[in-house]
Amino acid sequence: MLNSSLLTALREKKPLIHNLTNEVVTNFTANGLYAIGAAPVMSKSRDEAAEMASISDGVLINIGTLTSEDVDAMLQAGKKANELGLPVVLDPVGVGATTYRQEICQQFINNISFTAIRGNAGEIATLIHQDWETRGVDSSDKGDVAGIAQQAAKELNTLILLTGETDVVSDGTQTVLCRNGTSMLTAITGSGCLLGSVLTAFLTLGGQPVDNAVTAVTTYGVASEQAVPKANGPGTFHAHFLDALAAVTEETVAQYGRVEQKDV
Ligand code: ATP
Ligand code: TZP
Ligand code: MG
Ligand code: MG
Repeated sequence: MLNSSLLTALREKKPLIHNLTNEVVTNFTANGLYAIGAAPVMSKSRDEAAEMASISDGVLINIGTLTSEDVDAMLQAGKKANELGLPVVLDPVGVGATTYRQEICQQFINNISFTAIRGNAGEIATLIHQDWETRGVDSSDKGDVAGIAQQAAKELNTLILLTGETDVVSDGTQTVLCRNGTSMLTAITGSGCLLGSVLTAFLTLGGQPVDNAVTAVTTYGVASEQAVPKANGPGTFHAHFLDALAAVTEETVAQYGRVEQKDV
């Protein structure tokens, strides 16, 4: 569950995250990692992927602007992280959009043991060959996000962080609903991608991965809420959100975090 002291632990450790990510969000991700108290390195060269992973504390693989040249580097970095026992996280951006993205994600899942996968409901559903448009829409019309996350965690044997209006963390046994955040996060690009890197940073701290993921997404959501009253629109929200990631404290996260264990 929520353990806000992990935020202070993260700032003390200042973990270095090796990001093999997309061109759209590279700068925002690097700045967001600095803001929360981690450190970034951005590199997708196959010539240094394994070596770069080996000097990092965690690896983030994001397929947002995937090209065939990236695949080898991502496989090498992921496998090296597995070999060294470092956390490795997949963000399967837009995996439902093309056959190519689905094939490459399958290849990654077959060859890398992911510590966690972070995506929206449609992306997580696609990874387990479910149709999010038709699956389990309940009476509240929100869809069975907890069910999808739990099933994906079991089938893919990894931790799932499924995001949206309500975020769900599941390891297949324990499922937690996290309710912080703001719709302003949907008005800027890269808010999901940065969260994947922030999740990777929290997973470097050891302990229970569910607690690390719940604390990562809750810290992120609380910071976003703190930025809202200061912003006049997406542009100023973007800047104030980075400021809020830097300013948020474990006390604020403990005070405003809205986390609830899902009944089984
Ligand atoms: P998508 O492409 O569907 O926007 P994404 O990869 O950007 O996916 P999101 O699901 O948007 O990822 O999650 C990014 C962050 O935005 C998370 O912290 C999540 O809690 C937050 N978020 C997304 N939608 C909402 C919403 N409607 N209300 C509050 N927070 C939200
Ligand atoms: N196109 C390819 S990757 C990307 C876009 C717009 C960024 C997606 O970022 P996020 O965090 O999933 O909104
Ligand atoms: Mg989004
Ligand atoms: Mg995304």
